[in-house]
Amino acid sequence: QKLLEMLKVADHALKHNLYVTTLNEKTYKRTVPSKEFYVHQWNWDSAAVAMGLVHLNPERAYDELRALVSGQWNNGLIAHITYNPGETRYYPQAGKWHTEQFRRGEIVTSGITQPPLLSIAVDYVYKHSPDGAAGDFLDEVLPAVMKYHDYLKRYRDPEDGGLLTIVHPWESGTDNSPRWDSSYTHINLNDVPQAVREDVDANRTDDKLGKASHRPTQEDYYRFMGLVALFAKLGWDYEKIVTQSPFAIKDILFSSLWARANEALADTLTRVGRTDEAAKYHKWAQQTQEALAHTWDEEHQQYCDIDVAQGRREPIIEPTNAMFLPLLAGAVTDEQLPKVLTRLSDPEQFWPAYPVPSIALNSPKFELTRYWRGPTWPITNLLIIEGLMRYAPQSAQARQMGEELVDRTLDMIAKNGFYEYYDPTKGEARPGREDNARQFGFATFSWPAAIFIQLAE
Ligand code: 9YW
Repeated sequence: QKLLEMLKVADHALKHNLYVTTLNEKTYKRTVPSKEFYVHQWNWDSAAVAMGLVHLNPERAYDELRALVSGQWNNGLIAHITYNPGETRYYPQAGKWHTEQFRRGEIVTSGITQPPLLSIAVDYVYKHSPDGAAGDFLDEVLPAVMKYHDYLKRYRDPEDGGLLTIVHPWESGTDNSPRWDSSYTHINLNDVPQAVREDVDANRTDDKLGKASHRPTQEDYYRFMGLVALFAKLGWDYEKIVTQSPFAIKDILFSSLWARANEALADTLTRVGRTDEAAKYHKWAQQTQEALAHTWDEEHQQYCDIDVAQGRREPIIEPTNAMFLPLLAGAVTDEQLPKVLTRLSDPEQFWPAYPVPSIALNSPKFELTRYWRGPTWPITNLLIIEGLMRYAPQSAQARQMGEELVDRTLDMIAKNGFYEYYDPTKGEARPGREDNARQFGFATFSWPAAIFIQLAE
């Protein structure tokens, strides 16, 4: 009963966040993460939304992914934000990126990307569509997806080692994760142009995005926007950006999705009889699986991001939930698996009442309510669930934990509603006080709604 009721509310939330715009007589239908906070289309949110929507109304899932690829650049980039024209509430606004002349068409986007959930979503949506319904949709989006993979391989793995480089914390999807703290010591705030800092100050003083104490700090924003200014100065030339950016990380979360995305793309191609073309993506997936396994640090019992900015090669040791994403990639070796599961199942670290916190509970950096420095996020739960289930055939523990994580995630969302992130100890989005109603994001947030639908299936 409760489940059915929640599914109705989820449908309602996703309709509430639907944003229909028309540009030069073309109509775009985008589900924004939250009509109250984030009024544009975010890349990996939309991919998650499409996977939920296909169970309600496949046409809406197709619209979502079509709109997402509509802003693809000439070089293949599919941006992290595709802007809704005329909407200025979110900072940075479209014009702050200075991307106009590098785009292919009239759609305005940011200049960076996000974890590549897109191809996984395309494959999922195709697989869950009614017979014959998804043919046109696939013809439309598949070329864009293949071009996006070529972009990622060419510009983000120029050394052909299998791990991809992100050049901005926003590209990680985990904006203020402690994973970036050590890299930040190399970014001198004095190098951030004065004009950029003034702009941030002017735009972020009355924190429009919820409680300031829960969000990335003002200094984080100086760095975020300082990097944007630098990339614009480099003419959005990714050969230069990847070598010159003071922030350049081989990200294990991003790379894990990349491995899985290549498998998904190969599966889609195979499904439609294009097996020859699938081989390349199988190869890329395998290369990344091997590279991920090599980031394992035996002393700290975790996979590590690697800071590769400006000639550095420093493994990043932080106990965040990104270390469980190689499960999704199928990169975990027989020897590593029990160690990974031991770490994940520890109630003092990653398995409290409502797993999986974005950083281990016993880390000195853990903050119950600060965004990616503590709270549990439905998106990372979804990916870790998929990862655990991938190992279910060979590990009863992985299966049992995967099933339990589905139950707890559904319970957490059902108890509270569709929020951006949750308290890992009590599972609450609202710790009970009136002024806290907004503090864990907004109750009709899109991706928890979509993820709820997908997990309830
Ligand atoms: C921001 C939309 C996005 C997510 C990111 C999350 C947050 C936006 O919200 O970033 O302005 O900081 O970190 O993963 O895509 O839901």
